[in-house]
Formats: sequence, structure tokens, C-alpha cells
Amino acid sequence: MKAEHYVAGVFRSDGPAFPLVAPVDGTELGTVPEATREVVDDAVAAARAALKGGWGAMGAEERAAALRRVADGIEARFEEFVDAEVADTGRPREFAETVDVPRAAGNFRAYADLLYGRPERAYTTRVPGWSSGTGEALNYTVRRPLGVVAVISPWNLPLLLSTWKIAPALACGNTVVLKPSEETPSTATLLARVIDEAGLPGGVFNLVHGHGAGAAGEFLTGHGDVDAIAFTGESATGAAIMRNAAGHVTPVSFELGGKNPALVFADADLGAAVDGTVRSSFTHSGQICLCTERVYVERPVFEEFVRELAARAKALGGYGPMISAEHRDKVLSYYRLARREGATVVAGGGTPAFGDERDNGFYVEPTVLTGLPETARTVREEIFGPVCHVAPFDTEDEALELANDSPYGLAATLWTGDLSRAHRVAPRIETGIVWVNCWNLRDLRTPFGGVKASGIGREGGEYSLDFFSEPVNVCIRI
Ligand code: NAD
Ligand code: 6OD
Repeated sequence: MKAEHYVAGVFRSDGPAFPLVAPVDGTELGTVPEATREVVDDAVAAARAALKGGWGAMGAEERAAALRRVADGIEARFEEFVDAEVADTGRPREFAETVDVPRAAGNFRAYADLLYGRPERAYTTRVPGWSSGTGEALNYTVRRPLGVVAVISPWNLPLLLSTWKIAPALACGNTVVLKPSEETPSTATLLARVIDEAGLPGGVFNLVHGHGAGAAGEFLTGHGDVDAIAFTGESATGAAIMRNAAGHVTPVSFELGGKNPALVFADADLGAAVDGTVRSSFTHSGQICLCTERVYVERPVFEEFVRELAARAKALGGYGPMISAEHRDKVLSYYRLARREGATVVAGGGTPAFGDERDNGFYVEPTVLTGLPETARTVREEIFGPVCHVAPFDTEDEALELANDSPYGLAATLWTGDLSRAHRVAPRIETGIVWVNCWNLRDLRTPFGGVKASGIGREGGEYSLDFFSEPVNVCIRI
């Protein structure tokens, strides 16, 4: 898969090239062109021209039909998308087949449906004046596109997360410039092909490749002609983007990092809680923002839970690598830090030896830790690898205090057989999402996002449409 920029409906590969490395075995997959400031300027100008050219004014039905053609196009190239996502990320093929690619098509269909079925969410009132003497007025609200939207996406779910923003942005009539992660450019390039084939006018969707700080990401998010920024990635990157965007007061929607807690009560189905925690801590080798890194277990079942979880972690096979050598080294540095901080390593804690080419890849072992104080950096900082720390608690209040004692607030998982407890505890957890007796069960219409350092705003269904469009009040004096 050759990574290319896509600007004003034209594929190009200008800019210096950098290597794309396969995380499974460290080999070079190809090269990626690094967008210069000129390429970024061209992309933003093309997006602006396409906006003026009528995309924003197009009828909802035609825009929805265009989004559906993109969804169909993704499905028509299903295997190519799977191959590209597997090559760039090293994830198990089944994950790309069942999550990444179907969800990407689903993202376009979901927003086509919402758009098509949605009359303008208009607040219309005809009322006597707000205060005496102002007379009667008719107030109504129209929603218009924000304009040119910059989408900056991470490497962990490259296609799923970029389409999660591109689809609603386009649905609302905006034009888009996407900068995917430099680690995972391939499915973005394929998406540009699909969008081209789907006949969207040139400039409606643009793609620029390259790095973030001091490069394409920074050029784009600091650009004076960008009207909004939708970003998913680390909290520290979000802060840098915010500083950069402040110069033009560009609005932002942020999905950021997490240090997600799971609470396991003694009244839970313990088998289900262990199964669920294996999924929530180790899926995609912990490289999903929703993954659990802190597990709190009620004391009577603590020992049994740890024993079972450790056994399952040790037996895990077929897992994928970390995205890069750099990220593997970061995760391993936390494994060493955990030991220095006094952790008991009950499973994993190092790198696996496969005896084949994977030994040149960027793998780390699924790891279960216990025995750390809540002040330990290992318990407080996002690691973004296949690792969780398990600690006991005695009361519901203590469990809540532990869960909420974090700078992050993205997602929590609650395991209990007591319905009243579920309803009592869930709203008191300071995260944007609480899953009860499940994990990552997604409905694309629900609000998705984090509180505290985990994000700003919500995506999903109407929530995305709210961010990607601007309400305008029209007041007519009668
Ligand atoms: P990252 O922040 O390093 O990079 C994300 C994107 O930002 C990349 O495209 C990168 O090139 C770009 N970027 C980096 N510095 C930039 C800058 N100064 N200006 C503009 N762009 C810049 O994140 P990552 O390592 O790719 O992804 C992992 C992180 O993303 C984790 O922290 C994870 O929790 C978070 N994440 C959050 C969610 C969520 O929904 N809350 C989802 C996925 C990932
Ligand atoms: O499922 C989604 O819509 C979503 N935004 C998932 C984010 C996962 C983070 O890594």
C-alpha cells in the first residue's frame, strides 16, 4: 500500500519520505510522504473552495447518499482495508475483520441515517416578547456547517477513529482535512481512494500525511483558515493542540487518554468479571483508550480474582505487538518502574520469546500487577499496554473514591449482581462512560467521550452533529 496525500481530488506524494515499519517483525513496509506546510496549505485551501463550491449547501438526501456510497466502497474493498490495517498495526486479523473495517463502514451509514432521518433540530417558538414592551417575535434555529474541519487521528484504531469524525463532519456539510497518525497511514490512503471513487467533489475530503509536533499536525491545527479541530490522541498532545489553536480561537473536540478503572463487587458473577477484565485489559494488547488499567476488587473475592486473571493472562496467545519499538520501550519502562515501586508481578512483566520472526517485532507480555500504593506512578499514569494493577477494597464508598482518584475520566466498568448497586454506583463514577457487566458494548447513537483530562465534548449520534454544526438563531419581530 503506497501512502499518498489526497488534495483537491488529486493524489500526490510530495514532501520528504519517511519509513513505515511493521510492528510484527520490524521490517520496512514502505515509505510515507511528509506533508510540508505548502501541502497543508493546499489541502486547507481546497477544503475551503469545496465548501464554497456547494457541499455545505447540498441537500441532506444527496449528502446522505454520498456517505452511503463511501460505506459501500469500504465494503467493496474489505480485504484491502483489512490487509492494510493489519500490516500497519500488527493487530490480529480477526480484530480488523470484525471491528475496524465494519465499524468504518458503519460510521458512514450511521451518520447518513441520522442525517436523512433528521429534520433540522429546530427550536421554533412564536411568543409574546420576553419582556414587556418588546412585542411578539418568531424565533427559530438553523444549523449550518462549521466550515473546514481538521481531523487528527491516532494509530490505535486508525480507520475506525478517523471515520468516526469524518462521517459526521461531512454529514453536517463541512469539508475535511485528515492527518492520520504517521504510524498508520495506509487505511487513510485507501479511504481517500474510496471517497474519490464515490464521486465526492474534489476538496470535500483531503488527506495529508506526516508527523505531529513541528510538522503537518501542527501546521494544520494552527492554520488560520481551519474552523474546527476534532482530535483523538494523548492528553498531552491535546494540550499542545489547544495552545496552538488558541491563536485563532479554533473550537476543539477532544477524545484523550485514560486510566480506566474496573470495580468488581463480591456479588458479581466472578467468571464473567474475569472474562470481561481479560477483554477490557488485554484487547488489542491494551492499546484501546477504553482499556482497563486499574482493577479494584472487593476483598472477599480478591485472591480468587487475581489468581484467575493471572492464569488467563499467562495463557493468552495470538495477541498483537505494540505499535512501535518506541512504544514497546515505554511499556517495558513501566514494567520496570512497577517493580521499583514495589509491585508483585503475578503474570507477565517482560517480553515474550516466540522463536520466529516475531522476536524482531515489538511484543510485550500481558501483565497483571498487585501490591502498589495508589500514589504509584504505575497506578496513576496511562501506560497504554496490556497491563492492569489489581487492588482490594472493602466498601462501596471506598471503591468509588479509588475509581475517582485519577486525573483521567474516560470509561469505567462495573461488575455486580445487585441492580440497585449498579444504579447507585454508576452515576457517581467520574467518567464519561460506565459499562455495567460488560465492556465496550457500543451503540453509535450514545454520547462517547471523557471528563477531566480525558477529553472535551462528546461524539456519537446527535452529539457529533451538535459539534460539527453551528446553531444560528433567527429572530423575527412580528
Ligand atoms: P498522539 O497524541 O501521540 O498522536 C495522535 C495524533 O496527533 C497523531 O496523528 C499525531 O501525529 C498527532 N500529533 C502529535 N503531536 C501533535 C501536535 N503537537 N500537533 C498536532 N498534531 C499532533 O496519540 P497516539 O500515540 O497516536 O494514540 C494513543 C493515545 O490516544 C493514548 O493516549 C490514548 O488513550 C489516546 N486515545 C484516546 C481515545 C479516546 O477516544 N478518548 C481514543 C484512542 C486513543
Ligand atoms: O467506539 C468508538 O466509537 C470509539 N470512539 C472508540 C475509541 C477507542 C479508543 O481507543
